[in-house]
Amino acid sequence: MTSSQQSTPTNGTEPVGHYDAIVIGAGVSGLYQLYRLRELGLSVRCYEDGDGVGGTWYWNRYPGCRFDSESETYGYSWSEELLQEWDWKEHYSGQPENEKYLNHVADKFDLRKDIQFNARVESAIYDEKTNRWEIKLESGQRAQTQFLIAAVGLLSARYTPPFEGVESFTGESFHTSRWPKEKVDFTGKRVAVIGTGATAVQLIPEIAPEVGHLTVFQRTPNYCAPCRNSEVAPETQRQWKATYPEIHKRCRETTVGMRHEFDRRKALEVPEEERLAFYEELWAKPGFTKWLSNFHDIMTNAKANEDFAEFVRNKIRARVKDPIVAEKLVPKDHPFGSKRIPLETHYYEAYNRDNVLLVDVREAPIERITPKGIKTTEREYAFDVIIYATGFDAVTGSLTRIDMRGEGGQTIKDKWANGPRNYLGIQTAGFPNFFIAINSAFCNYTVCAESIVEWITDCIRYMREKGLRCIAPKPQVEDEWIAYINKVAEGSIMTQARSAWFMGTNIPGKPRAVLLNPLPAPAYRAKCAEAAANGYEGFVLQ
Ligand code: N01
Repeated sequence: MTSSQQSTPTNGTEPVGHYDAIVIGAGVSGLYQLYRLRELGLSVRCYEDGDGVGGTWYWNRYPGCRFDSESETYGYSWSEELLQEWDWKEHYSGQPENEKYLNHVADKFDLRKDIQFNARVESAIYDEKTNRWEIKLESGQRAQTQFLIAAVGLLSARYTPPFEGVESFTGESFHTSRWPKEKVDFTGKRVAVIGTGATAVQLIPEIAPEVGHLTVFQRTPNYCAPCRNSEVAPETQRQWKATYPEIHKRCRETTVGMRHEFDRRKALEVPEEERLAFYEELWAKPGFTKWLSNFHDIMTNAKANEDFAEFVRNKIRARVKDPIVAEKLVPKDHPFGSKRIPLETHYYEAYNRDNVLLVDVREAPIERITPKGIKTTEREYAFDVIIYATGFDAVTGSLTRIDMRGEGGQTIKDKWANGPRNYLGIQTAGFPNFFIAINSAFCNYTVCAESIVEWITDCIRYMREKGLRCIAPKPQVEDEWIAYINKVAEGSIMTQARSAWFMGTNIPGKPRAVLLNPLPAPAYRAKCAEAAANGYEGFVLQ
């Protein structure tokens, strides 16, 4: 045990662990953060709520769960050995494989010895006298640290609508992001799915053939695009392994950290025939090509957006046999890309099955959950299983659910009452030495998360080299950053859906705010690098 890990007894109860750094969460960002800080020679403890590593890929085990990024761009880029020894089986890898990958990383780099599982952080209180954070777990266990890094994920605080009677239901119910490890047997059962976001879109076609009857409660239809997943051919695998540096270089250069890049032409300046041929070409390709390699102005120009949106609507209409059901599945109240585009496999065909019913809850809202099932304003439906695919209190929820108190005892919940306040998305004024390792960019998760983890690591290295005790952003710089982010987002289609998790509008009562960094990934990284290169300009260092 190093001196910084020593434990001190507390009133005869459990000893308090002392660390240089505590990382909350052992998902994609947390594992890498732990690895990097340990490399710096710090004593680090990672607390993880689950009983295994993986974060998103640990909790979301629902049938059909998989990447919407290309597998070869989702794996960590920082270990050549890891890149060479890992074979991705599918182009859009599924949850079991993704969890296996992150377990492989944890084992390979011997990360488990510094992770405490089943350890949910209840509170984090900053002590201004010692400049240290005191952490308390739900179990009552306590620890102290100089640096606190929240790698808690942007989509991890699950959201279940507060329907009356939820507890009264006598059948089984599941939230997709807390799916059991054991296989759920749906054979012959009457199953309800509430929600039609990316999660439900992956789940529905997987379970539809297995259930007795499936009823889908939809509030907002989405523009779902074919995933076109397939197995990775050995030759492709070899090619990836030979070209990883180029693949990662490309990801670092593009707007969203994937291999896709927007087309610089303006949609409506391209002659109609050529434009439609381009749309068809994009549509035939896998993944987000049809969104992120599309004309760039579909994300800023309403007319350009509508042109493509109508193309997608017609694709949906062509796949659903019953025209009334098809029209219900066609999104009309928000632009394409103002909600994240779900990637699907046989989603629309599920509605052609005799055992699948679509209920539009805008026509007949859910009134309550009953002991037997779900009651809408029109009728009561009886179920054996209710699945809540109702999403997340995104970005801020996983932090505001921790009792976090910074200088003067201010809670993060109060500070963020009108939306998140931060500088570069990484630190928030009044909470010294607290870092947010959440990739809140609209990007490939890993590529962007790596750069944030590296920025935090460099910052901590700098502080130790200079003998500095604490760092926090200047409030004025934070205000300017938030104003700037809002201004950038203003011109984007991204802000225009009635309900979208990245604007907080999916949660009743949550303030509408730009939760995702709308800057192109390279521009965002440049801002972070510039602040660091100028001696952490915009921050107060002591
Ligand atoms: O959550 P969502 P998600 N009554 O918020 C509905 C990522 N992800 O878990 O749209 C009735 O998108 C709600 O309706 P509405 C991805 O980034 C990635 O599906 O708000 N319905 C919506 O239909 C994604 O964007 C992958 O009107 C209610 C649904 O519940 C993000 O996670 C796979 C309701 C929630 O959809 C979140 O996706 C899956 C109510 N009271 C997810 N309240 C990959 O492929 C909510 N809804 C990697």
